[in-house]
Amino acid sequence: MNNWFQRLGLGLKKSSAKISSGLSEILFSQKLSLENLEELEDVLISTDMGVNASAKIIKEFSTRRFEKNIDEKLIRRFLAEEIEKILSPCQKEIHLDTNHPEVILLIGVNGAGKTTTIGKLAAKYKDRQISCIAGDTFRAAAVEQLKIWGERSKIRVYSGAPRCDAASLCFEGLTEALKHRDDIVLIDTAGRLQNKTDLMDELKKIVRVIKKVIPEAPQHIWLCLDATSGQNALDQVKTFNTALNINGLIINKLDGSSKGGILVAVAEETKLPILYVGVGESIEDLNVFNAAEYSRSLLDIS
Ligand SMILES: Nc1nc2c(ncn2[C@@H]2O[C@H](COP(=O)(O)OP(=O)(O)OP(=O)(O)O)[C@@H](O)[C@H]2O)c(=O)[nH]1
Ligand SMILES: [Mg+2]
Repeated sequence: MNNWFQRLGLGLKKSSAKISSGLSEILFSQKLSLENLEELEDVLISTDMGVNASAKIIKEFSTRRFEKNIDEKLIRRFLAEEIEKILSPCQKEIHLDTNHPEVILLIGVNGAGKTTTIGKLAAKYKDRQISCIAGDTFRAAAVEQLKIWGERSKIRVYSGAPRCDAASLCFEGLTEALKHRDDIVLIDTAGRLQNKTDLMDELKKIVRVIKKVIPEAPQHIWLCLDATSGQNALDQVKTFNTALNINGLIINKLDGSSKGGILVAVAEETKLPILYVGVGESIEDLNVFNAAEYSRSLLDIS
């Protein structure tokens, strides 16, 4: 399957099915009216869109002139348009050709898909000269995991001894990247819970040390989120952003549950750029975020 739109649609199948079946259930017993829009709001909330965004969508939806016998297809189209309005401000083009090198630091809680994302991104950027730094020094397996991705895309992976200091490793890896005149450097980090102050301080130290090698780096601090983590994802965004000024979000595991509405909640509550979305474990399962494409897939509109 080569077509990304198809892949996204398939990835979001559980979420779109939840909305479709919820909608059918409402329409089975009654016609849609201003009185039962609350039930529609509940359907949106059930996909993790959050209370605020769901209320906003329904409010806008209610101002549309619709006939009493409005069919399901048109309702889905109207909803997709309202969702797109919330998502659009978070769509942003990614430019990685200004600095040499562009340094991208991937952060997030355990299992949010950081290492996998680096592998997928490495494959995307393979026409540039790139390298990776295996900054997750906590687990030997993490270094191996990154090396396997590196071999697949034939890129250098800079790693150190198990349990070595992550910040020092970044210093060395970046010095090496400068020697090789790399265009892009992707840095993996160990997963950490946002409420662990010492681990957040360690991330700040990594950033400080990176700046000793390249003062303007890291130009990109991207937070990976696991879509299945529900409303806790919002807390993750807020806490990581306060500590590190993140400038991009990557939302993974959208295929894992019916919680694809989380992007809408994140967009409404944080307004941060959503750069990529992930819908599976293979290299082709990550692509740039597009608001129109995403809203249509979520409402199963081909
Ligand atoms: N279904 C699905 N699985 C994914 C996706 N992204 C990553 N995974 C899987 O989720 C698991 C965790 O991914 P990792 O990339 O190791 O996550 P991480 O953030 O590096 O985790 P830590 O290093 O432990 O903090 C792996 O088994 C991945 O294959 C996705 O979009 N969809
Ligand atoms: Mg990892």
